[in-house]
Amino acid sequence: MGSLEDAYRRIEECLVDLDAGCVEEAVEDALKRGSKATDIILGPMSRAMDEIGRLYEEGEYFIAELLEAAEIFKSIMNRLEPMLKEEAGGGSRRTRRDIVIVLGTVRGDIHDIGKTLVKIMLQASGYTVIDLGVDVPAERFADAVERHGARIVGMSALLTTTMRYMRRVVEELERRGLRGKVYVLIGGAPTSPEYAEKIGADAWARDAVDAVRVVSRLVGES
Ligand code: B12
Repeated sequence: MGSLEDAYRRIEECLVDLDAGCVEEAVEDALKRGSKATDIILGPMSRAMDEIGRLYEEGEYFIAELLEAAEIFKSIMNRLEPMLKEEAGGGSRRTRRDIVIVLGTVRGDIHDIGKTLVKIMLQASGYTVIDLGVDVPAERFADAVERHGARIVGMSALLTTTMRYMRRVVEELERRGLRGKVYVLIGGAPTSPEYAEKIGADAWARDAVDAVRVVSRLVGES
């Protein structure tokens, strides 16, 4: 028995314990209790990843544990993807395929779970997303913006050391005369609205749901 809150608590605990089977069961339980997939991913699943990061910092967990957590997270994300898309797409089936968003994790950084989540939500909202993957140099961001006539370039960074590289990308866009044609959106745990402003980006989003909101504001749809 138990409540939805209990199911959320179990998802978080089981993921922190790296018990894949237990996470799966708790996720199914939360769904049965009427939870949205988005709330599972952005709630207990993401909180568990923060806790796992903390355990790593304290020396209790190592890279192997981070990798295991990432695998479990990804498998749940795959399981929930159709629902995440349904929820992000909502009632609006307007097509925005002509609006291209270039997305990538910046050079030196290989964290891709958050970026993939942002991609899923933006695609579901009707945008065309070109995913450049991880460890992306400034030149590749700029090339893709040029080639696809992108309206938005979205950058992800999870490390305090790699977030600095975002400024390099903004500079490369300026150098090629592209800066006036494309909005720059940034995200990832160490970033902030203040940081976005500091490096000359246009916007920052807290999570994947917020990213959809911010993008639609940038392209003038809300
Ligand atoms: C899993 C993980 C890994 C995995 C990544 C696997 C993968 N495929 O992504 C592996 C094992 C590879 C890894 C490696 C490392 N990691 Co790591 N990792 C994590 C961990 C635990 C979870 C990250 C995650 O997936 N979170 C879940 C997702 C859903 O959240 P998210 O990424 O924040 O994304 C959301 C938002 O930020 C936002 N967002 C993200 N991107 C974007 C982009 C845009 C455009 C927008 C709008 C929004 C947006 O929306 C997302 C969805 O809601 C974090 C802890 C943490 N608190 O983040 C540490 C963490 C990020 N890692 C850390 C470290 C130190 C490392 C290593 C340097 C360790 C080492 N010594 O080798 C390496 C670096 C490798 C590299 N060069 O990139 C530190 C960073 C410290 C710092 N401040 O710089 C953290 C914070 C752990 C810690 N507390 O110490 N890591």
